[in-house]
Amino acid sequence: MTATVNRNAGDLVIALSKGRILEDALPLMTRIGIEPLDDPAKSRKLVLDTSREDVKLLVIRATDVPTYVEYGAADLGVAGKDVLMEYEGHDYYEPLDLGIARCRLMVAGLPGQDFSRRRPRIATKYARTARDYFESLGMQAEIIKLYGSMELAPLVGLADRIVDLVDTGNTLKANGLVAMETICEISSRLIVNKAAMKTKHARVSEIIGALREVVEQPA
Ligand code: PRT
Ligand code: MG
Repeated sequence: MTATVNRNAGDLVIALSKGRILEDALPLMTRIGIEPLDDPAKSRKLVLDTSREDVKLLVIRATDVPTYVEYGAADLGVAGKDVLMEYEGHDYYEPLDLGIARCRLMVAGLPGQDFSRRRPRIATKYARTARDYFESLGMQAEIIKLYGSMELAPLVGLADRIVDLVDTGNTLKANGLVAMETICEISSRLIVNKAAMKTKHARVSEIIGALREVVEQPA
């Protein structure tokens, strides 16, 4: 017997991440009859029981959600398209756009700062996506991988531009930066482990169907 606490082999495990995704995903889960018994924003538990005895929630880092789902540590997961595009593996299904935690992935920089350098320096957490984007424009960008506070990079001369998520634009504005190009629109997606789609087919497809209905009929 392993030390797994409140998890059984037959459980349906759904991976979510703290923050925006949890905030937007919980109302959807509630509408399909899955409610955590503890408040996930406050609880220190990493595996949460729900109102459905056979359904557990995992609360993990946003960037770890596709990993858990690909390897079957979670049957389903909710992750931003930004995270999925950046994730190396793609061995999971992505059946549904949940339309939550919306924002845009954008190129931003200091206004009036020239971008004609042959090899512009781009600071970002989204190294892979940024590289693909500039390559598609025929530019050989030098990608500087950062883990946060991208907005600082142009201010201190670390980079010519940043690639980051923009929602209201307030963060850019507060740092004197302007949005310049949209790379793509972002929202959160439901992803599903491939084996679970077969072995737990009835329950997994019931959840996909219920979520699809809820997403198509806003509250
Ligand atoms: O914080 P942690 O490192 O654990 O993970 P995380 O930062 O990935 O989690 P979280 O909760 O911050 O974001 C999870 C997901 O929410 C992302 O993967 C996106 O899919 C989605 N999302 C939607 C956003 C935003 N909107 C958003 N605005 N994620 C981040 N931001 C940040 C952005 O990076 C920038 O710093 O908010 C700032 C800009 O917001 P505005 O409103 O000032 O433009
Ligand atoms: Mg964050």
